[in-house]
Amino acid sequence: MTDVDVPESHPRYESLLLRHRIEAGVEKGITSEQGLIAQGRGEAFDYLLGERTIPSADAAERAAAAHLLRAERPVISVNGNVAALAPGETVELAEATGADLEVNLFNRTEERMEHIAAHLREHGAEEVLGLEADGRVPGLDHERATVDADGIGRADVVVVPLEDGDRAEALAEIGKTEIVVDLNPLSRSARSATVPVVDNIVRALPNVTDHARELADADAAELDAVVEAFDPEAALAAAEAAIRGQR
Ligand code: PTJ
Repeated sequence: MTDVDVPESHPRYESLLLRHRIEAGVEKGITSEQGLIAQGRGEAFDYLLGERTIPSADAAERAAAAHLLRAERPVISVNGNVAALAPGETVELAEATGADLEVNLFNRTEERMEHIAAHLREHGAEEVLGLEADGRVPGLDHERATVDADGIGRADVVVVPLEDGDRAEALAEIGKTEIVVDLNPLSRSARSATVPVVDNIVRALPNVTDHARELADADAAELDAVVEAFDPEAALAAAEAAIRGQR
């Protein structure tokens, strides 16, 4: 048994552990209540995918690592679900790629912004952006448009996990290279991404970090080749086929 009252031998142990993290996130004021619904949606897709990183997701994770290493100003956007599910993994990815961390919420409140920033600092983050709120993403209504001018505002590559479709599209529209992590290959977020990663955030982030460490000494030509070899449409089609059992 662990801090969660579920025996490790339970066949749904991993999935119950993630539910527990989201519930705890709501209790701590990190995750929104809508985050519970988002988790349920993700869980259903993950179940159909076989709760594994499929080969096309691994290729996307390698391409994501190459994009982050090539970037001049990479930023990882953190919402209430990401902070609850994978705070340490998020901080590690930022360290491995030189990316900044920015709290960016769909249901934005100052209190949740601060709780999430503090939670990331507890997990080793040195600087957490998002609280300046002096930039805007055009084409979105008030709260959801708010970003840091010095963070997502001027980023060239943004990691947007578990993002709402509108905002993912708006970021793509202003020319950001978007790495979207979303278990639903049919979502507008995944479809507007330069690199759609159809994998659970708890597997995706550590795997991008592993690829980034492996590629740390790669030269620009090698990174370019990894980026160019990745085909987002083929990756989305492979994920959909895996979900439909056509693998
Ligand atoms: O913390 P906030 O206020 O920014 O709100 C965050 C949520 C997630 C509530 C908000 O962005 C939202 O409502 O998102 P959606 O529109 O429900 O989309 C979430 C997407 O993430 C869905 O397509 C889910 O399938 C997917 N998803 C959920 N859990 C995971 C996931 N993808 C990867 N890993 C997961 N663990």
